[in-house]
Amino acid sequence: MRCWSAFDVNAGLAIILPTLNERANIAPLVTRLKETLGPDGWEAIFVDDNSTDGTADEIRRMAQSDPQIRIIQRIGRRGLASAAIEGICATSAPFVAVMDADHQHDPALLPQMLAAVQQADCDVAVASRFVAGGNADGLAGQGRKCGSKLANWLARSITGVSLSDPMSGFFLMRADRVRALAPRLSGIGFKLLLDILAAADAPLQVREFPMRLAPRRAGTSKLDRAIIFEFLVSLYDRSFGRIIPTRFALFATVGAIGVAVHLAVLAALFIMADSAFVAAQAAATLAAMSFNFWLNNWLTYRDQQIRGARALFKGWLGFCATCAVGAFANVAAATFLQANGVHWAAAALAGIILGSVWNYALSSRFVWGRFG
Ligand SMILES: Nc1nc2c(ncn2[C@@H]2O[C@H](COP(=O)(O)OP(=O)(O)OP(=O)(O)O)[C@@H](O)[C@H]2O)c(=O)[nH]1
Ligand SMILES: [Mg+2]
Repeated sequence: MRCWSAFDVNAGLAIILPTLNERANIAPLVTRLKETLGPDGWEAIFVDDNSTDGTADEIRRMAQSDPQIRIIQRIGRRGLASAAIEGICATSAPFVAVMDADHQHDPALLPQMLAAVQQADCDVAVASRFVAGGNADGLAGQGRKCGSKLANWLARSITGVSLSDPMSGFFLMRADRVRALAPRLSGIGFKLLLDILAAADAPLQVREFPMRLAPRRAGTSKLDRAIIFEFLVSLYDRSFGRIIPTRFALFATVGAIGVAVHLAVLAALFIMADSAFVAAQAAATLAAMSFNFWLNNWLTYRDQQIRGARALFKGWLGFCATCAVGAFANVAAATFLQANGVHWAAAALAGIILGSVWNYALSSRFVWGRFG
């Protein structure tokens, strides 16, 4: 049964709510949606990335007695933007709104936003923290406010989209518009609105609605280093991704840093400490591998990071074991070349390249797979 078919086909609104460990926020949010939108003409689609706190079960429990509540549960996936895109593609409602499930976004704005898009006043209705009447007090801490302003400025200058709050996570538009743009969206990271506005051929007409950002109701923020990193990657993807593919650029950048670590250790041992080349190359390879392991872990989602000395040691051993074949080929080839008169740095580089071919296949799958 379509919740809006008996009502008014043009009024159908799907509210897409990406969730990650938001169990306690679900039931109160549905109550607020019902209070604001009434009993008909809308559905709520929660897109849950397999939360560990039982969020999906809670949504399913509610959905059993309420056909307006739907769930998409994704396994082995992460990312707010891609979750929202999947939700948008899973509805037949003509209008979609994307909002957070942590109560920071006020559902009371939805009727005005829907009316504006329905009456073709605008293509996209955006709830903005930075127009008169809005505020960002719900952002925890002064650092977050400055960070948010900086990210807005960066986003504006790179995409050329002029909006008071391009990073807003609360917006409403026609579903067919988003679906038409979906193949061109990167789906990386956090900020879908920005991606949609930048992907459109003709500029989309935007109307902003002042939003007072509330503090999150329960649970914890998912914003962490990995997400800030993803944001930067998504800006790169939007600006230069077509010239140099994002995944390659990432691998090359991480690789270049790894090579620098390798050469520094090699030079220190081989030139300054006068060690045998084979030992110096092996130690440098181990150092570069360990550095790579640390960097990967540092840039991983907070809830997936390896912590504690024992777990770190186990993870590091596993990582080294995965790279062992590549590392062995690397040291053997470099030693052979250096013994045959090739300059030590050139021999080391040749070894690194050989080892990287092996490691690229593995690390790109395990580590950077989410940007593939
Ligand atoms: N499906 C899915 N949802 C996510 C993911 N990350 C965050 N979310 C949801 O997206 C919404 C916004 O996430 P928050 O952690 O509140 O991010 P924020 O509002 O920008 O940051 P805070 O101000 O710290 O709350 C919430 O409903 C989260 O549960 C994700 O990787 N997958
Ligand atoms: Mg939030």
